[in-house]
Amino acid sequence: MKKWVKALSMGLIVLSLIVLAGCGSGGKSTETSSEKAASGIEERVIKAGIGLNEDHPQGQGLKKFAELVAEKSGGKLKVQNYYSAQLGDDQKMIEALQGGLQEITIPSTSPMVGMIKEFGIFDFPFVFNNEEEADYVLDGPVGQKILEKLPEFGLIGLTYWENGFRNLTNSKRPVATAEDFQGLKIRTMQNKVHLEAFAALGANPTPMPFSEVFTALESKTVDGQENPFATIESNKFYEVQPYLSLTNHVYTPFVFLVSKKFWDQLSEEEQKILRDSAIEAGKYQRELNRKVNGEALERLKSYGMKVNEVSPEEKEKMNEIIKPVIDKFAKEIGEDLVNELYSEVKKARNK
Ligand code: KDG
Repeated sequence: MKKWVKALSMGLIVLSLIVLAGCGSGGKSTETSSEKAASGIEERVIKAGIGLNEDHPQGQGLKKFAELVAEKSGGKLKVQNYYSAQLGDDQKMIEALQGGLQEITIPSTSPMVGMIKEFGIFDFPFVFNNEEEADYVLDGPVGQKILEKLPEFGLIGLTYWENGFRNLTNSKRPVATAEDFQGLKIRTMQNKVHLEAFAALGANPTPMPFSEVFTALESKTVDGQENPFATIESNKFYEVQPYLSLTNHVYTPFVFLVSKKFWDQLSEEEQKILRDSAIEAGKYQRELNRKVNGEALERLKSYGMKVNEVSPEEKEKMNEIIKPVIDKFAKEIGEDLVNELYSEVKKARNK
C-alpha cells in the first residue's frame, strides 16, 4: 500500500477516535458538569418545585413553562414539576437551588426578605390599587433592579409571576375595623414586615412555612391567615376558616428563581429558552390568576364562608397604625428605592 494512502487512513482513524471521545453517551459533550456548555442544547432534566397545588394558577403556570421549554428545546430540556411543597417549603427549596440540588422554584418575594431586604417593599400595605400597577412596577426598573441582587446569593431571577392581593381569613369573627385585629393569632409568612405590621394592629402574629398552615388552622394553633382567594380555595382553607374579610392589604409577587450553579452550566441558547419560557408562561399565569381570583370569591361564599367588606376609612386607619413600621423598614431598605417605588406607582396611575 502506498505510504500516503497509509498515512491518510491512519489520520482518518485518529480523527474518528477524537470525534467519538468528544461525543460521550447520548450526544452529551464531555465537558465536566461545572463548565458552561459553549453552544447548542443538551439533554437535561430540570427539577422545579413550588409550594402551591397543581390546580392553583402557580401550578398551572409551571405546567405551561414545562411545555414551552420542551417545545423550544425539541424535547431535550425536560422540566420535572413538584407541587404542594413535595420538595420542601419555600426556604428549603431556595436553599436547594443555592446548593445546586434543585434547579427552579417560584416563591413569594416575602420569605426572601431575610436574604435581600429590598424585596420588603412588596410587603408594604396598600401600595398597589390593581394588578396593572403591580405589573408596571415589577416589570420596570424597580422590580428588575432587585432581581440583579440575586446572583450574589447563588440565584438567578428570570421574572415575576403573580400571587396576588391578600385577604384575611379567621375562625373567630368578622374583621371590619382596625380594632377587630386585637388578640387574633394570625399566621404570617416568614417576613418581618408582615410580622411587625400585624403586631402593630394588636394581633399575635406567628410566622410559619405555607406547608404548615392548614394543620395550624385546623388545630386552632392559629386563628387566621391571609392569602389571595385562589390560595384560600385551592388549599381548602374555607373548611377551617368561617370568616373572610376583604382587606386586600398587600399585593405579593412570585419570583421565578433558577439555581446559579445550574444556570452557569447552560449555553446561551439554553438560557434563552428558559428565560423566554418563564416570561411567556408568566403572562399566561398572571392572566389565569386574575381569572381564578375573580371567580373564586363567589365560590368561597357558596362554600359557606361569611364574607365582610372593609371600608376605605377603616383601611386608612389600619394604614395609619402600621405607618411607623413601614417608615422603619423604608429606612432599613433604603429611602431612594422606596421613593422610586412610589414614583413608579404614580407613573403607572398616570399612564
Ligand atoms: O410557593 C409559594 C408558596 O409556598 C407561598 O409563597 C404562598 O403566599 C404564600 C404564603 O402565604 O406562604
